[in-house]
Amino acid sequence: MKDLDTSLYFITDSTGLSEETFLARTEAALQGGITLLQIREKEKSTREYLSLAQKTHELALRWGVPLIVDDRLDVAMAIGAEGVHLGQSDMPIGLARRIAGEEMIVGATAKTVPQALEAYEQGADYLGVGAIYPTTTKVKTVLTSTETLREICRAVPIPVNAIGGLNKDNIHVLQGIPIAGICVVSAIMKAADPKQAAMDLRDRARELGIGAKA
Ligand code: TZP
Ligand code: MG
Repeated sequence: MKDLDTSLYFITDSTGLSEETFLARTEAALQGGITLLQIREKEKSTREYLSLAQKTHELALRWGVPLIVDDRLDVAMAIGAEGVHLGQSDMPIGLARRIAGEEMIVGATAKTVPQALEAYEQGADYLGVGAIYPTTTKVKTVLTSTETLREICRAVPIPVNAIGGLNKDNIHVLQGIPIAGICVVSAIMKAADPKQAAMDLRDRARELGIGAKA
C-alpha cells in the first residue's frame, strides 16, 4: 500500500474565480496544512485544464503535497501529477492502473460495498465515499449513509475518505468510523480565510480522532 496521507484532502473548484484568486486560495489551503490536493474542473477545455493543472502542480510541489487530477488520466500524466481520481463513469480503475503504472496514485469514487471492492481489486489506492451531506458543489451524486461508509471501511484495506457537504461543524458524525480522512471543496474554497479554514478542519478532525492513524 502507498504511503499516502489523505487526512485532509482538499478538492479545488475554480468556478467564478479568477486564476489569480484560485491559485491564491489553493496556496492558502496548502499553507493551512492540507495533506492531499485534487484539481477538479468540469467545464474547461483540455488545454485550459492542462494549463491550470500545471500551475497548481507547481504550488503543490513547493508545499510537498501530492496533486491528483480529477477525471483525466491524460492530463495527470502530461503534467507529471502524482495521481488521478476516477468516478464510476470515468475510465475503469484497472485500465487506468495498466496505463499509469504502479507508482501513480489512482483514486476511485465508491458509493456501495460492491463498488468499493471492485475498485480495490482493480488497483485503487484510496476511495472517496459520499455524499455524506447534500452539497452545493456541482456534482451528480446521491447521499451515502454513514453506515455504508462504515461498511466500506470494513470491506477494503485501503484508505477511505468521506466526502460531501463536510465542514468543521458537522464532521462529528464521522467520529468512530475508521476513515482515513475527509475530502472538502467548499469548506476551504469558499471560506473567507482558506488557510484558517484548513487549519480549523485539521484541528477539529484531530480532536475527534478522525483520520488519525492508529
Ligand atoms: N463527490 C461527492 S460530493 C462532492 C463530490 C466531488 C462534492 C463535495 O463538495 P463540498 O463542497 O465539500 O460539499
Ligand atoms: Mg469523475
